[in-house]
Amino acid sequence: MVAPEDGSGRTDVLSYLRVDRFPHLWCPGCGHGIVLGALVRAIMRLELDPRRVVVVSGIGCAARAAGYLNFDGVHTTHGRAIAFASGIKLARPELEVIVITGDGDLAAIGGNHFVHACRRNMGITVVCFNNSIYGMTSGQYSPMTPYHAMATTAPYGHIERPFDLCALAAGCGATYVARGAAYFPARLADYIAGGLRHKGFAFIEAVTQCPTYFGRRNKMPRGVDLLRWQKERAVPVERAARMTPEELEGKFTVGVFRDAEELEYTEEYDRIIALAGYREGGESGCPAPGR
Ligand SMILES: Cc1ncc(C[n+]2csc(CCOP(=O)(O)OP(=O)(O)O)c2C)c(N)n1
Repeated sequence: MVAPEDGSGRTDVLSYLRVDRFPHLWCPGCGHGIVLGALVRAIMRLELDPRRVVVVSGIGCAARAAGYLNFDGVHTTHGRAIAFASGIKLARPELEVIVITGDGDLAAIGGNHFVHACRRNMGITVVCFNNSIYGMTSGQYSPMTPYHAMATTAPYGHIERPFDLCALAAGCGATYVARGAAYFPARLADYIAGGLRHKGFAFIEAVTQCPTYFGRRNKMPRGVDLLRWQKERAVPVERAARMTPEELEGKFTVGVFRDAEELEYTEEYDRIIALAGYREGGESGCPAPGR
């Protein structure tokens, strides 16, 4: 295992975190810390060199996770993490670029960046902390708020249907797609590790809980109530294949939905640079910046 560069020589989860930034901003019962723990365990298991890991996030409670990780990182603007991450990956394809995002950050303001990133197959790993709500701004509905759920901006029940984020990602061409939940942290770490190992664009949805702004309005005021909700509704994708749509009503599937090998974007881009003669020593003699 590669020890992080914090001088402590420690190799546990905490040694990958900036504990000097604690106490963290998450509420009691919030699931974001569980998802962050799963991400760190996946990084540890793959023995990624911390000096080659870059974490990029947008804005929101989930996005604040990037600041607690002891890697180089960028805390960017709302919905734009994937755009910044794409720039970093294009400039330094050898880096492991990880995006941490909330469901609002990713699927609402960042939705357009998300669908096009899926289509491009650039080798970045996006982990969406899906707590069904805008947590940081006190509970407005997001594109992932369940049909008929209550939210600050839906006091009589929400009348829009949520996305199936994994189906959206797969439909847009993402080559690795998985969903886990905070209730099953070990499996969630497996799915994230699968995404980090994957060469192209990897998307992992982590269903997590916000007792403060989602749970309290929806008769599940404690973190444990929402964890029970996850436990009772999660159906492994293999079992779901044998179930009827009626049996799957109100449930969500967990597992790996897609794991396909296709040409990765920065490799294709290198080929284009070579073709255009911009590579150092190439036809034009003009070195490509940063490559
Ligand atoms: C351009 C812009 N619009 C709106 C906001 C306000 N804002 C900050 S975080 C956020 C939503 C965060 O929700 P989500 O991404 O689901 O993450 P969570 O806080 O639930 O983890 C919003 C709307 C902002 N910071 N910038």
